[in-house]
Amino acid sequence: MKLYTYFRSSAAYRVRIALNLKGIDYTNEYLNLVKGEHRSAKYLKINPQGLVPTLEIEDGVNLSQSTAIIEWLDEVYPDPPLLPGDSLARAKIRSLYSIISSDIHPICNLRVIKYVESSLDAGKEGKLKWIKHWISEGFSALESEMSDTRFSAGNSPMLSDVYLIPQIYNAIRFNINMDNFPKLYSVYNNCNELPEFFQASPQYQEDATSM
Ligand SMILES: N[C@@H](CCC(=O)N[C@@H](CS)C(=O)NCC(=O)O)C(=O)O
Repeated sequence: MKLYTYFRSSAAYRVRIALNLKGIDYTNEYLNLVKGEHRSAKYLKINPQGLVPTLEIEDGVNLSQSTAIIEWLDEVYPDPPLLPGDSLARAKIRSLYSIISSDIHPICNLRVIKYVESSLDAGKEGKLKWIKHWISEGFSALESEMSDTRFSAGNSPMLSDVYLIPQIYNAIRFNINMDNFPKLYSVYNNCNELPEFFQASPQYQEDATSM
């Protein structure tokens, strides 16, 4: 499989974690979002939205949208399950990660914050305020939903961790004080002790630093 990716993209980071947790071999095709490589005619044929990630699952068969990709991976490679338990337990995991996938990430994404900064004239300071506001609001809700378990929804990594860790990485990059979210930060550290998470991190992406 081939993953079209960018080292700092949190949606691509989610897919890297899921692929690693499933023990799947894949290659990376890096696109530099800052240079606009995701808007090239060639890539738009692969992903008409011009977003990363895209997972090429076989020659010419491409999947876009991180949630669709991760759900497909979990269905086709059920071991270890990322959405285990009965329907209530599964709904709780979905509810946790939806705070990130629906309510934080889409409004803090590159093209949105560029629009806020430039087209809405908020400037750099306004952009940073926007990001901090929406991440902090979502994290406050997540912090109160979280129990005192090693991972976000129990004692093994689940889909909620797959979404949470990239979002925390992103929050730290924007200087959000994680002391305000001790349970989230503890889950972040526990996950990063696992090679499946650490090796998916932007820091670990070998080619990233050359971009
Ligand atoms: N809902 C999509 C979001 C994908 C997305 O927004 N990717 C970002 C990087 S995290 C991107 O490609 N941004 C490029 C841009 O905004 O121009 C998914 O989950 O895959």
